[in-house]
Amino acid sequence: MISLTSLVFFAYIVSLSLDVLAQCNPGWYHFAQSCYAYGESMVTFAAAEEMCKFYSAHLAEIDSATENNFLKSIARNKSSGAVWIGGTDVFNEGTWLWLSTGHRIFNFLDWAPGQPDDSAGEDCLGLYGVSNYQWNDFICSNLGTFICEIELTTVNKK
Ligand SMILES: [Ca+2]
Ligand SMILES: [Ca+2]
Repeated sequence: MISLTSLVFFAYIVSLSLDVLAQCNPGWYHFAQSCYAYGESMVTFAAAEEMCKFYSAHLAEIDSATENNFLKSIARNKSSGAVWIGGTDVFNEGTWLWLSTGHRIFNFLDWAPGQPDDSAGEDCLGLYGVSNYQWNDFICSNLGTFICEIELTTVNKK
């Protein structure tokens, strides 16, 4: 027979563990099932992805309007002209893929008017300050700030 006290204690420990599971690292923003960080250095797309990887993260990948709005609000607060997120068509022009999964960018799109235009060979995805942070394809070697994403389940494996 399990006593009520030990049941209450067990429930308390479980709730403590769940609390720990919901934590993002200091300075990272929590939204839904992920943590996000804004990188304020102006770097190329590839350098931005490398910097995210230092934290076992990847450039942010947007699957919904709510996530998109959340990331746009971060970008707006920091007001950078170009903010890298994790999509590219560098491997097959016009086929946009997310970096971490290789999946088609399909569920949700927020291209700025007239984009993507592949102007002078633009293959890397970013939020575009000029278009109120709708999406634009940029030259991958351009410099931009960036947003990293790490799933909460991954944070807690570290
Ligand atoms: Ca392109
Ligand atoms: Ca473009």
